[in-house]
Amino acid sequence: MSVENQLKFTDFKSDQSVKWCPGCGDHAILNSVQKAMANLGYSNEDVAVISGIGCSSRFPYYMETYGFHTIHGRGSAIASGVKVANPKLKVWQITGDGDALAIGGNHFIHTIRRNVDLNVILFNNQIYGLTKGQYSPTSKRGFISKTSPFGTVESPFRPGELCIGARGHFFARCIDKDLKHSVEMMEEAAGHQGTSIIEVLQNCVIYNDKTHNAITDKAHSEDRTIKLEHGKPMIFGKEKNKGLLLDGLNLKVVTIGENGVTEGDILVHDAHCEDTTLHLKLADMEYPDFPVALGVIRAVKAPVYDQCVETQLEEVQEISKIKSFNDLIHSGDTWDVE
Ligand SMILES: Cc1ncc(C[n+]2csc(CCOP(=O)(O)OP(=O)(O)O)c2C)c(N)n1
Ligand code: SF4
Ligand SMILES: [Mg+2]
Repeated sequence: MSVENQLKFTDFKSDQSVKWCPGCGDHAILNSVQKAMANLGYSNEDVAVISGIGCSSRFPYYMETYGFHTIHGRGSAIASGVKVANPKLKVWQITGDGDALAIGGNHFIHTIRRNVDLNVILFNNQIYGLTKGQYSPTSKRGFISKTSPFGTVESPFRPGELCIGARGHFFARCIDKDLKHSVEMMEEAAGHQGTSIIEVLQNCVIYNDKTHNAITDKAHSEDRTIKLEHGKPMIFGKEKNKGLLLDGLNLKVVTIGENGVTEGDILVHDAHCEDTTLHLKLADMEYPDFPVALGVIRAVKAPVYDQCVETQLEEVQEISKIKSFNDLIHSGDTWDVE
């Protein structure tokens, strides 16, 4: 698309009134997606936005693109079908921690394993918002909710660990209210061929307010998160004097200038490394022991499902005796499949 014709982010807003609660993190994520699509030079008809069920999954209504608000947990099955049927479409899937990791858990891991070219935005508010506050597979151990009045007695999924464990090739994390960084993550995901998972730490102001506050709060965020960038040293903190290094098989937080540690000792982030060991460790870091990793943790090239299907179809059509519907009906009632 020429620069003169490039759409503005407002061109991706539909005429529907947005029904999320005032103050919900979903509003910021909607803006980030629209900004990213405008920056990427998309046309409205280039895109299909597919979702399951949940507050987050109302997203397609608000986008001036193709879209489908489908059934609970099944967004990725439908998004996969859309992408395979029309590989030219840019398919973005919107899902919540309940939609993707509870009822849709099986679909989530197999879509990742297949590496279908989808941009999946996982809104992680650690709660079922739409159904009014039941605990979810990402709620912290001991979390008190309507369905866990005495606190949960189970450990949560870590979406990054699940993604990498399912042989995922792209995983990034960002914070709903950090629009600039979220837009960057969405652009990175869009540029990646294959399933891209972006976990957005999202605030549900009604049923799980401030759940991410320990790390998203402005006063502490720089000391409690690390923004990873490929090829850059893993340095963080308000003073930019903290870093990560490997101590045996484990990551360790160090202070540059103390105990003989210099900037040269700090690990350099390699998001493109095929080996998952370090990416898993980075994705699993939790506050207070570690800073929470933001940014693109893993982005590795691998064969893409929909492209492989397309190639295979062309190859089979090339050698098939049946080239058209007419050939099919005139070929008799039975025929040999070689
Ligand atoms: C088959 C089926 N089971 C249960 C539900 C009820 N239900 C709707 S949304 C939802 C959970 C949504 O949570 P999440 O995906 O985290 O989205 P959020 O509302 O937090 O954005 C549930 C259990 C349903 N709609 N369909
Ligand atoms: S219930 Fe929570 S997640 Fe749902 S719209 Fe309201 S604030 Fe957002
Ligand atoms: Mg949720």
